[in-house]
Parts: sequence; C-alpha cells; structure tokens
Amino acid sequence: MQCAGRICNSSKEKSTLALPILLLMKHLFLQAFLLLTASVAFGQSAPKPYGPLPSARQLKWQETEMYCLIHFGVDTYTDKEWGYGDEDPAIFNPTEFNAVQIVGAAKAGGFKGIVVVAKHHDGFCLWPTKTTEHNISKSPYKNGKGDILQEYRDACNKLGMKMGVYCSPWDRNNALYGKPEYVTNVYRKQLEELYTHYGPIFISWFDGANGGDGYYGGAREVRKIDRSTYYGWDTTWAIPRKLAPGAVLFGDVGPDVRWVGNENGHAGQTCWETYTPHAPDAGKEPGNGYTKDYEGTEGQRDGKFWMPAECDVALRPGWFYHKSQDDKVKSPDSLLSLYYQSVGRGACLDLGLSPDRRGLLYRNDVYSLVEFGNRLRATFKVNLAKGATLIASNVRGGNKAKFGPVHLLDNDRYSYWATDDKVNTPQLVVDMHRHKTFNVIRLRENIKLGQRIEAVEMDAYKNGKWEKIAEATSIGGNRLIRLPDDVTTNKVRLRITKSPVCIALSDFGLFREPGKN
Ligand code: FUL
Repeated sequence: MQCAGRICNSSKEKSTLALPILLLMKHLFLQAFLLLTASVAFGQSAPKPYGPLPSARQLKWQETEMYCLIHFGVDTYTDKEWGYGDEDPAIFNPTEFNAVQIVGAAKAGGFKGIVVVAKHHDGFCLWPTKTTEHNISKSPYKNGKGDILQEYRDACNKLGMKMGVYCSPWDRNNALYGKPEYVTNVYRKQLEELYTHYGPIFISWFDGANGGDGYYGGAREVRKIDRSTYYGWDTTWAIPRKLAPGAVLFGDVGPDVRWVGNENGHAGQTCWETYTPHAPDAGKEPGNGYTKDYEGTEGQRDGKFWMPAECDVALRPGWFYHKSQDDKVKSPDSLLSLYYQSVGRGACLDLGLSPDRRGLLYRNDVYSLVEFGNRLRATFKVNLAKGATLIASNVRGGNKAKFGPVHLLDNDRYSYWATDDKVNTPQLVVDMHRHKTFNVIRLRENIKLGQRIEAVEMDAYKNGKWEKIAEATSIGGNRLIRLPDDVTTNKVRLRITKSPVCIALSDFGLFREPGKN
C-alpha cells in the first residue's frame, strides 16, 4: 500500500517514520557528547603562551635571584678603578687570599653564586692563560703557581655556589687590541680557556666598556673600535653556547640577560622581562656598550626578546677595594631596599664585592652581607597565606585540581592558577580565618607561559569593607610589594586589573619583615 502524502497510519509506516527521528536523536546526542568532551578537554588544556618565552637556562638564572660580582686584581694594589694596562704583575701579591671566606660571606648573605672578574680592562689575567704574558704566573702570588679562578671554583664546589665569569673584552694591555687578531687569537681564546677549565659556568658576563686610551703593548695611545661589529658577537657568543651550554649570556644586548641601564642596583617600578635593544644612532646595529641603555631599566612591553634585567651595584662606592671606602660599605638596610628594587621587580641582583689587599673581604663588608642575609631569611621564612581558603572568581574549565588557586601556595614556581580564555581580570579572595600581620606581598607568574599580567591591585578587609592597600605593574617571574606599614587583617583580595590574555599566576605570598613599625 502506498502512503498518500505525509499522513500514514499503518504500523509499518509508523516505524519507517520513527527511524529518521531516532537517527536524528542519535546524531544530536553524538553532537552534544562531542561538544561536552571538547569543552572538558578544552578545560584541561593549558592557556596558550603569550609573547616571547624564557629558555631553560633563563629560567634557571631567574631562580638564582642574587649573586656577587667579584673585582680583585692589579687595581686593588694601585687604588684605581680602571688600570691603564701598564701595571707590573709583581704588584699582585695577596698574602691571605681565601676564596672560601669570600664565597662563604656571599652565601651567608643569601647569594647563590659569584661572577669572577677573571680579567678587567687592565688586561691582567687571574688565571695562568696561554694567551698573554700579562697574567698571574708572572706575579709573586704562590711563586707564580697561583690560579685564582681555580681557587674560586673549588670554593664554589665546596659551598654549593654557582660560578660565572667576566672577561673584559676591552684590554688596555694588549698590543693587538683594536686589530681583528686580538678578537680571534686573544679574547676568544681566553673565553675558551675559561669555559673549558672552570665550569660549570652559570653566567657569562660581557661588559660594555670598550676602547679608549691605554698602554697597548707600549703604544700608549687611544684606540677606537666599532662597537657594533668589532667583537663579532654572534661568533663570540657561539663559544659559551658550545662550551658552557647552561650559561646565560649577559650584556647590553643580552642576548639572554640585559643590563638594567644603571649601576645603582635598581630596575624600573614597571619592569618588563621583554626587550629590544636599540643602537643610539639610527640605522646602526646595537652592540655591548652601544645601546640606548636607559631603555634597559623598564624594558618594553612589546620587546621582541625574552631578556630580563640584571641589576649590578657595588657594595662599596667603587667596584675595587679602596681603603678610603672602608666606612662607606652599604648597610644591611640599603641592601634590603636594593633587593626589593631589583629581585622584587623581576630582575636579578648582582652585588659587587671587593676583596682587600690581603685577599679577604673586610669585616664591614662581611657584617653587611651576613646581616642582610639574616633579615631576608627572617622575612621569607613563613608565608602567612599558607593554610588560607582561596576563592577565585574563575578557574579554567572549572578544573580546580589542575588550574585552581591551590597552586599559588605550593613551592613550585611553575604550577599555577589559570582562568578561562577571555577571563583576563579575575579576583581572588584569600581568607586566612584569623587576623595576621604582614608588610610584604609576593606574586609570581608561571613565566613558562610568558609575562601576561600588566597590573594588579590588593585590598584588605577592614571594618567590614575592602580597603585598597597596594598596586603593582608587570608581574612576571617575581613581584614583591613592600608596604610602608604593617597590615593586619583576616582577609585580602587580589584583583588582576589588566592583562591582555587569561592569567597564569603561580605564587601568592604574604610575609612580615621584622623590625618595621
Ligand atoms: C663596568 C666596568 O667599566 C666597571 O669597571 C665594572 O667592572 C662594572 C661592573 O662594569 O662597565
């Protein structure tokens, strides 16, 4: 029997009509299921990284936070900051040099490594190099058998400290300086010796002071070099990349870590981990000693490279030891303030130490280091936010185990609280259940996903309402907010006020620096 039109009453016809409906339902069900699994899978997937990202060696460097730059050499004996290059090696004669005392004081200060100035601009090498006669083997130290680099290496091994090297590209002693042969036969060979014999090296420090007057093998003249091209940086950097693959390369142009643009030890209030070095003259390539160095203080939000800042500053007014500066050693308080202005702004602090003519750190220097370390340890011993209930306005995909705020309180710098895509300005309430007093706030992003957060504000719950207590910009790998006064409250609220993408915050800390108020 044939059915007329769409109306059909027979049971067989009923079942032929039910089939497409069933298929339709099945299709819809399948679609719904796929949508659901897709959204669950989406909720499980990490946020897309944003902007330039750090390399593994840059992450390690970031975690190092503080190290010391040690200047000791012929200038220690001539009372100068920049030797001319004509110094007699015979003047280098420390009677009590003790690398363990120096590295030990740095360690007591909370520093995790040292950078040894193996050769300063005067060209005198503190290791028995084959590249020049102007080296420690020509000094009376240990009857010409001394090797300061090896002594630092042994001390670092003994005390569990990292070691880096600074070998000045500018050499006011060398007759070849200014010619290509200096770079190929002297400077690069010196780097090879240093990376081969004294590793592992965690940072290779390329100074920006370049060319000018000097002894130059007796010529005593001014030699200018082209700062963009003379050192052939790409070829020079390939040496540590090969021989010291774990080392970051520091310089005005990075490429891994940039100079912050001042020697006062502070980064900008806003300090981006990203940076594009520019030459001071339009159309030229930047080089070490040839950048708009003031740009390093803040970096740039749209910088092309992940190139965070290192803040270098000497513990005394000068980089080398001068007896006249024995009473001008920075106090533990001023070191603490520099710490917040460098490490607290996502940079690393590189503090200059200057052993005296004996080859030891003077007692005032040791006191400042030890006391500074004690205060740091006392401040960061307890995160007062531990044990708090954390209530986030949004958690990525609702997946609390993977992206919930609980990750803010563990000790992993890379586990994190993340929000859904497009939720860029979430809030977090930290309920501590009882009143606590703090004066330092710590925030860290999981920088493996880039620097994302541009601005935050913090409130404390006081007298039944929220009161703003702090704000900060450019969070990055570490942001410490040092409050002018103690804050006592049972609840705080973090508001992310500006971020171009969803957030990936890894750390939230509340600390109390003793002795304030
Ligand atoms: C500068 C040098 O000229 C100083 O002498 C010192 O070594 C400092 C750390 O870097 O550019």
